Amino acid sequence: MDTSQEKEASEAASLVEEVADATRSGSALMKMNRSIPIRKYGSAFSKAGLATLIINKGTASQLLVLEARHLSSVALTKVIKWTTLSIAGLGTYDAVSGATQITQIAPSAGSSTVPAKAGELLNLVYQITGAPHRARSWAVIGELPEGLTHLNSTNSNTDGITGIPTQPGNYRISVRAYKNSNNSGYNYTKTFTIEVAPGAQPPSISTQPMSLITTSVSEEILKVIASGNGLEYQWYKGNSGNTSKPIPGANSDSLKIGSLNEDTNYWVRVSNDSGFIDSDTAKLRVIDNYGAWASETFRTANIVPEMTEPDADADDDGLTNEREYVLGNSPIEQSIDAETTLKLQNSMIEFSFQTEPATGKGYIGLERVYSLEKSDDLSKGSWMPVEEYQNIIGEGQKITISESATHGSKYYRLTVKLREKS
Ligand SMILES: [Ca+2]
Ligand SMILES: [Ca+2]
Repeated sequence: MDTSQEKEASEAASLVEEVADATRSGSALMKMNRSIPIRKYGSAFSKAGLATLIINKGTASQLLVLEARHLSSVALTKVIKWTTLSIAGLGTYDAVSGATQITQIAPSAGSSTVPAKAGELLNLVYQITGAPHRARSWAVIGELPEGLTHLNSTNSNTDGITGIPTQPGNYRISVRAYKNSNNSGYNYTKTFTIEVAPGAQPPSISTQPMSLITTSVSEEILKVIASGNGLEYQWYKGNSGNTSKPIPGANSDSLKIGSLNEDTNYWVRVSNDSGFIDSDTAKLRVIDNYGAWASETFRTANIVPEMTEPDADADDDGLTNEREYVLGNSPIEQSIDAETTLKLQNSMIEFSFQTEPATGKGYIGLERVYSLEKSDDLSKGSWMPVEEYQNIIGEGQKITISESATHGSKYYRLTVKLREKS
């Protein structure tokens, strides 16, 4: 509850006291409605759990339904506003003279139509004026909407119907005031149509935020499409339903995400006065590519855009930019591979190479793997994998292979590739 609500609730509470005091003393209510002498009597309306307070004044009278301590302050405020309105309306009804009539006081003063909403409290109040006698009993003819109850006042010119309607629709009912108790004697009837509108709906989501694959240099936008009245949004990191990581200021139907260095999940809660709905989890996987690497690597270099293309060789060292990316070399410094050696030693062929880990911008979500192949006869172009040396994940380690030297020629080649992390 914010400060203004607290203030309103506090004012509402003191107004309740004021009305109660006024009706006890029969005087203080003058403040609210000039020079109207008021008598009152109270009774409990146990069916709805409400305390009812009935204030009578001559031929005109008012029924005040004070939902005192059981209601939240917000509901209390509503009731008090309604109460104040009714008291203000008293003078008008007081002026009615002559013909007997039953009139709606609230919620739609003077109308024979009663607006209501499914799921919301309705206090229908009506009164009889111009009758030569006070009404001793009241009846409702016709079927009330489900959830509503007749107050069934006795010895009162004011009566009412209260409760929370559940089913939308139009309901035609008549109320009848009787001169005598137990619905007997002279009577007067008025017909009202209670129009129960559909209640407010919680939001629904028609389009979920989408999972996608991105790179460490891309920006992405997640979007949700929801329907409902008065929608509010809050985006979170993590999995749907876990509210531990709200994103400050992320309160619209879309979320802009800057570059990510790791896989991250997002979701959004859409809410209104009637409830909320949580979106699915949108999973953003970060898998880099040449473009991400190039945009990072050439960012600060003073190089014409054409030289950043995969097929170009920006540093003129014989390795295309794309090959430099795969190998883990710099594309703007000439690369000399001093780490790969091949030597013959004690009848053994020793072949060694240094692996490079795939880390940093351009390599998120990727790993660099090395495989060794050999051939006895290049002319046949028959490269065979060296079995123990396939798909070695580069972690900066030095790999050394020794094989006994046999007669004839022997050729080795090392293949390097980048792949999604296994
Ligand atoms: Ca190069
Ligand atoms: Ca280079």
